[in-house]
Amino acid sequence: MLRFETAGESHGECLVATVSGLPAGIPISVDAVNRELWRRQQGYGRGGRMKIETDRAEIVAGVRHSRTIGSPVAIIVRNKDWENWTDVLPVEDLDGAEDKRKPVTRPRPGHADLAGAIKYNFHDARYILERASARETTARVAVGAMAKALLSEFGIQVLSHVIAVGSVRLDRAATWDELIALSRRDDVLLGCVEPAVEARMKDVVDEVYRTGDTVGGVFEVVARGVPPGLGSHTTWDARLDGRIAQAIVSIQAVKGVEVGFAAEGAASFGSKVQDSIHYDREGQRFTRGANRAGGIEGGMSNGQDILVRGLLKPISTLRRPLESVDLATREPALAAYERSDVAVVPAAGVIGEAMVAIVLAQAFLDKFGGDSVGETRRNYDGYLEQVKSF
Ligand code: EPS
Repeated sequence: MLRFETAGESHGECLVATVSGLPAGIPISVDAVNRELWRRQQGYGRGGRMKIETDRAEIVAGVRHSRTIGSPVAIIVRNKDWENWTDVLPVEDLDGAEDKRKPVTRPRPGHADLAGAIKYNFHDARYILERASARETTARVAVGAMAKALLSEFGIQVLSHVIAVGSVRLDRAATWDELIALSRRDDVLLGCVEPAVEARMKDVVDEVYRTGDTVGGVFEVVARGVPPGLGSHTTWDARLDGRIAQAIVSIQAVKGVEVGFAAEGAASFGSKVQDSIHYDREGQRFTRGANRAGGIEGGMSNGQDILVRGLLKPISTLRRPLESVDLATREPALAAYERSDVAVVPAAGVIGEAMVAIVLAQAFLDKFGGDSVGETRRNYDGYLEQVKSF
């Protein structure tokens, strides 16, 4: 079973991830992991923190001579900003530490601050926001890079693009080649495949910069090369769409998820929404009239591209803060502001890729198992034979 955990606070010493259950023999490139971390940091609308950090993975266990060895993989990403926070968030409460705290007592509407402070019984939301921050997703993206390395051994790739920023929306499907080109860009604006639409998205971000506001949007993750049969219809928690939905909504600021053309489908008719089934006798395979289901039927992959969208609310830290209440005085007060991103949709897309890759890798290993990549491959090849001769 493929499992992972992360630890680390936004302004703590480092972010940490451990991953267990990866078969031995998967090629791992530290450069490839760092490229994913770099991609997560990009996009027009990110805040001052991204100028401080250059995220780099240190793989300290589980990989030797550029391959996994079957033992847990452990990854550290250091926070450069930590040196500015050693007095504020020390591990040990030494003399005088009290005066150096930067308590957050004016919770931000929309952030974890208030619910977390009540739940963990802190009158300082600092301890909550430090972990609730999307900085935590750095560790998830590093884990996602491991999952991608496994999947790519079996011809499965996971990419993303931005469909909407605020009300500006791409009104056509992106091609796979466009997504590949996007993932190779060394200059990321807003992660949209259509330059004219991307320019209008930038105008929206410029507007929120001007007004002290923030803006959300929609990203789409596409997985290509997924065989039919990952996930299962047999139990609720084995359903691939349900597992992917949880993974996407677990990303900070994501409030909604769509598999395939769910919203359009809900407003349409059965005769218009289902993907008709055909058979190609020469190729000896089933084909489909469309992919409105987003590659998943009955909780199982059906062999088409998996299409998943994440709907992101605007970031909840505003330069022009919203109404709140001071936790200490209970008097009305404006919400706390230190610094923030104003738009993070392309970064959320990269995190979405990581989460989808992790769920697909888990479902893949649930089905094909294997302690070494060779064993996984034998199992996988045997299944592909079965599918071919079905
Ligand atoms: C983030 C780092 C954070 C924020 C952002 C995500 O850095 P800092 O709090 O030091 O500015 O930029 O966090 C949030 C959006 C949030 O609400 O906490 C990152 O690495 O992605």
